[in-house]
Amino acid sequence: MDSENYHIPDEVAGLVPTQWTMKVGRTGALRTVELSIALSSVLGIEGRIGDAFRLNIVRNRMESGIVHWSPTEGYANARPTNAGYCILTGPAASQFKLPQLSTNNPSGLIMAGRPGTITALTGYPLSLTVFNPLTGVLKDTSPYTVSVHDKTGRAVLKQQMTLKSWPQTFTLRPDALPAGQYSFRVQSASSKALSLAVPIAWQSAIFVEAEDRAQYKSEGKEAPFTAGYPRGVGTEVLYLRPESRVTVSNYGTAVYMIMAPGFLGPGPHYGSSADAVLRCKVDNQPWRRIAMLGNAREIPLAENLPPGLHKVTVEWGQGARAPIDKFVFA
Ligand SMILES: [Ca+2]
Repeated sequence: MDSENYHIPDEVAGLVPTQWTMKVGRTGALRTVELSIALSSVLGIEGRIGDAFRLNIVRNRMESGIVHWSPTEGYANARPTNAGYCILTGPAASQFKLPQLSTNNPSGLIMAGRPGTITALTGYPLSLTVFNPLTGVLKDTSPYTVSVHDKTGRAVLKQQMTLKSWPQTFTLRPDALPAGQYSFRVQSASSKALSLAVPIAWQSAIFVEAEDRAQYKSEGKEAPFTAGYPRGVGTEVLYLRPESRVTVSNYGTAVYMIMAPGFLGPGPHYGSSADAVLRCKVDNQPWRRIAMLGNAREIPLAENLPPGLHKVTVEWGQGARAPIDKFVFA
C-alpha cells in the first residue's frame, strides 16, 4: 500500500475476527499490512503449501467509496476473474520455490487479457495480451513454450522463448492457416501450474463489443460509460456523453456499428433515443452524422475499404444518448 495516510483506526482493528492477527509495517515509502487469517476455521479452506487460489480484500464504506485490493470493475465485489492470486507458502514466504507450486489448478495460473474466444479476421494477425502475475514474486526465469494448436490438438505454431517481463503481447500471424478454431497455449518449463490455454479463432467477420475497454480508446474530455441494456438481463452497451469520443481499430474491408434494440411501451423503457445523432468517421474519411431514426440496428459505416487496419471514431452528435452494442469488422 503506498498511501502516506494509511492507518488502521482502533475501532476497525477491533472488528477483525479474533482468529485473525494483523501487523502493520513500513518499508521506505511503502506501508505493508501482514494479516494472519485462520483459513480453515474462518473461510473453510483446507489448504496445503503450494496451493494457489483467487483472493480479494474489499472495504465497503460507502462514504469514501469501495476499495479493492485487486481492482474490480463496477460495484460487484464477487468477481473471481478480477480477484488477485494468493499462494500458500508456509511460514517462510521468501523461501518458497516455484517447483513447490501445486499443479491441481486445471485452468493454470497465467491469464489472458480478455475472457472468451479471442478472434481476428481471416488472414490478419491476432494479438493477445497475457498476464503472469506470480512470476514477479516467484522469480521465474525459465523458458516458456508458446504454441497454437488446431482442433485436433496438432501444434501448428510452436516457439520457445525466455520472457523477462510480463504482461506480454503476442501477435500471431496466421500465414496460410485456414479460418477456424484454434487454441493458444503458454507453458513454463519449470512448473505445470504456470500455464494458459485460451480458445482463439480466425473468422470472416469479427465482433468488437463497444463497451470492451480493452478494445476502445477514449479520446474525449468525458469518459463514455457502460450499462446493462435492458438492466440485468440484456447485453452491455456503451453510451457517449456530449464530450466523449472513442476510437476502435481492427482489420478488414468493411465496418458496421450495431445499436441495441429500441423498446416500445409497455415494456422496458429507457427513454427514447429517436432524436439521437452520433457522429462517426472511418480513418480520415469525412465525418458522417448518423441519426437513430427508425429501427436500423446494423449501420454500415464504410464498405469496400482497402484491406488492412482501419480506425472508427465515434462521438456524440446531438439529442439523447444512443446505446452502442458492438462494431463489426469484415
Ligand atoms: Ca455489447
